[in-house]
Amino acid sequence: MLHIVIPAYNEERRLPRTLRELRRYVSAHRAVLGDATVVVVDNGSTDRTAELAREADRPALPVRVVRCAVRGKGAAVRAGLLATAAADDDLVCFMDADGATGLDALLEAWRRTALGADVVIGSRGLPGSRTDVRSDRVRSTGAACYRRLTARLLPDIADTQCGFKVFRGEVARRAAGDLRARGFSFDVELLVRLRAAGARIDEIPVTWADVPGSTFVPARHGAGAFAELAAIAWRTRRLAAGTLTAGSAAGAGPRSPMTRPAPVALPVPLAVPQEAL
Ligand SMILES: Nc1nc2c(ncn2[C@@H]2O[C@H](COP(=O)(O)OP(=O)(O)O)[C@@H](O)[C@H]2O)c(=O)[nH]1
Ligand SMILES: [Mg+2]
Repeated sequence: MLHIVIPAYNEERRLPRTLRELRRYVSAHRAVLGDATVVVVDNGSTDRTAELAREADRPALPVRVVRCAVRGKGAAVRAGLLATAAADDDLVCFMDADGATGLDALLEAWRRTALGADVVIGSRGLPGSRTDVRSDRVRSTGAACYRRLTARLLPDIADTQCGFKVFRGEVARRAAGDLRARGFSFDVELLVRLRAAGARIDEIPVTWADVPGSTFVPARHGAGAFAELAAIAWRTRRLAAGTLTAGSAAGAGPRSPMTRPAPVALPVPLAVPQEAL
């Protein structure tokens, strides 16, 4: 089973098309992907987001709506991941409502998890990535500063912020349980925690289109995203520096998450004790 979580805040204009394209894609690739289902997380929308999501519910791609009263993309994704039901070998994915990431990433992510990845993240920063360039100078300068900061926490990840990530189901649910960041920087906390817990994270190039109508407004959300990033760096500094891993925190002795063999199941608990942070 593939669970697709879509955080949505006032997405009546962009979500219906994304759900149609998803239905077409999973129907065409059902032989590989198996059954799929969508969880739309309505994050306090004041438009017809929830209603239109329910109208898109079909046997070929069931859609259910859950509400998340806590505002913020991080809070919404967390609620969606936790709302997925465990099943054998299930995969959990989250993606933005605008359908910016090319859906072929789903097939590649499926292939990577079959080869042992715990987490597969879409990237706009790898040689094979195809993205349309943003003309907005404020946005691209802000994004470059942000990348410089995230590089200190996650030096080997080129793009932490692409809104497309796929996880083995139990990995997603455990990581989401620990997550504290509620805003746009939650991806960084998620990745730092996953890395510290020994998860194998594969970054894959994606095709990415800048769909108009972004809910991220630099003037309104930019400062908050940087402040949240600083808080994450503070909370997770020992995890990020590699001086502490989930294994050592749990008393299992130090281990390098990067050198262990490809896992079948995670060797260490993903839940990092809070006192270790
Ligand atoms: N801004 C904002 N977006 C949210 C919130 N909750 C969920 N989202 C969703 O998070 C995703 C952000 O994607 P988008 O608006 O395209 O931002 P961008 O791709 O970073 O420019 C969309 O699916 C939003 O609907 C929230 O509280 N605020
Ligand atoms: Mg977008």
